[in-house]
Amino acid sequence: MKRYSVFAVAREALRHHTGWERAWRSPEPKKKYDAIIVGAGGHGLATAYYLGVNHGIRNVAILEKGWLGGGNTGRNTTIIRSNYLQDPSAAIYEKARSLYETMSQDLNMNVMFSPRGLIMLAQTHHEVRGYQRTAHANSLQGVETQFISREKVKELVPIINLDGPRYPVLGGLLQKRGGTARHDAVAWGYARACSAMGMDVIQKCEVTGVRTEGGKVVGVSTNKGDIDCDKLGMVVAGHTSVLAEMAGFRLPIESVALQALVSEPIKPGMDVVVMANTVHGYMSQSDKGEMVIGGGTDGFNNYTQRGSFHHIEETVRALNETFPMISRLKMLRQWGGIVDMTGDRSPILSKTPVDGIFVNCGWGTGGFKAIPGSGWAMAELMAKGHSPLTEEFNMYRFREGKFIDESVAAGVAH
Ligand code: FAD
Ligand code: PYC
Repeated sequence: MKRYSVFAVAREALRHHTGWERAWRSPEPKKKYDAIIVGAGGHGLATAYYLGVNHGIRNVAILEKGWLGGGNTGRNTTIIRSNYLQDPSAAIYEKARSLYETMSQDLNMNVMFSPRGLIMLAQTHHEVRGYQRTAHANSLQGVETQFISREKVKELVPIINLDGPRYPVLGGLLQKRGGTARHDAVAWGYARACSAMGMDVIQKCEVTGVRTEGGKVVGVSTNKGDIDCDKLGMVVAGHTSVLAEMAGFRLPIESVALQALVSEPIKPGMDVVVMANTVHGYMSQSDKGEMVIGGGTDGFNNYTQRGSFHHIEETVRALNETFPMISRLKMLRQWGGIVDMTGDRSPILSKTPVDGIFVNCGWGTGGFKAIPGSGWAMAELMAKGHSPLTEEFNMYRFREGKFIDESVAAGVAH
């Protein structure tokens, strides 16, 4: 793989950009792999990457039914933070956030990580208490967050209206090193690095069946034929229940549409990310100047990948209260993704009842921020059979009542 650098850009400029090579190969599947990952979203690609880099397992295929990064990884609003309440969550989300800090260098791809600061607004007394509790928990966990006053919120976000008609802003939970990154670049960076290690990223390859013998996985069936493997990682977000059913087990996942929209570009007006979870709206400004906006999930299970219209209306109405200036903006694009929701709003990284099959799902409305940490942990689980970062996120916690309740931190899906 040729390295991207300022010298490479200069060299290519001189020869009219004729020398760039493809970022990743487009191979046909081999007969057999040591490990197959289903799903070339961020979590699947990161899992493959760390299997190679941390564990030396490189005979790996990543199978994607569409195009890589075309699922939720390329559809999210790119918010990165690690201000969760419970210890296992803080561990994996903070691991992920810290890996984002060096991701551009590690992958040799500019993922535009922008730790510009993130505020979750407290707009009820209940939220004030909840976020103060989170700030205390975070300080014990080594995660840097602080509860700030409403005056400080106004100082950081001058365009905010503190005295909205329904919910005044009472304060906020600030994570200074929270922020955003370019979602496509994260997927492309991992794909390029996986391909360079000799792994096969195979797009337009849909897994249609899971083959097992004597309770152990032996391979998958796909629209490109049968492919054998020793280990199988299912990393397909909103399609997890479909894949699990192919392997003969069930998971407590509900699939539901979550949508987002962007405005026309405007001059720089807000240099922090703001989430208003009571009124269900969040907003940041992209480098192009567009206001990136999202709201809550649809209130019913579905696989529509676009979301219902009334949600856009509710989201924009809610944000109008908090940011009256957006009432005059034209909205340019709207889209949706199918998110995989668990009852406790925490992910599942787990062995399954089928020997050799591992599952990584349930990131719901909040998995973009977790991609590197999740990949790191899932790779360890697949390579060694256990990982300190995944232990409490096993699928059996629902049977045993050991929930990891993150309904407040999840914000978007509480
Ligand atoms: P995906 O990126 O969806 O990848 C799964 C892949 O599996 C897909 O590409 C799919 O095509 C493939 N697949 C499915 N079935 C098969 C099959 N049978 N065979 C082969 N391939 C298959 N998170 C945040 O942290 N911050 C945010 O600001 C944020 N905003 C969001 C906004 C929206 C509108 C949405 C929809 C989500 C948001 N999220 C956010 C959540 C985040 O996007 C997801 O949790 C994360 O991207 C999940 O990544 P993934 O790799 O698990 O799934
Ligand atoms: O989890 O931070 C998040 C988030 C923001 C928007 C959607 N999810």
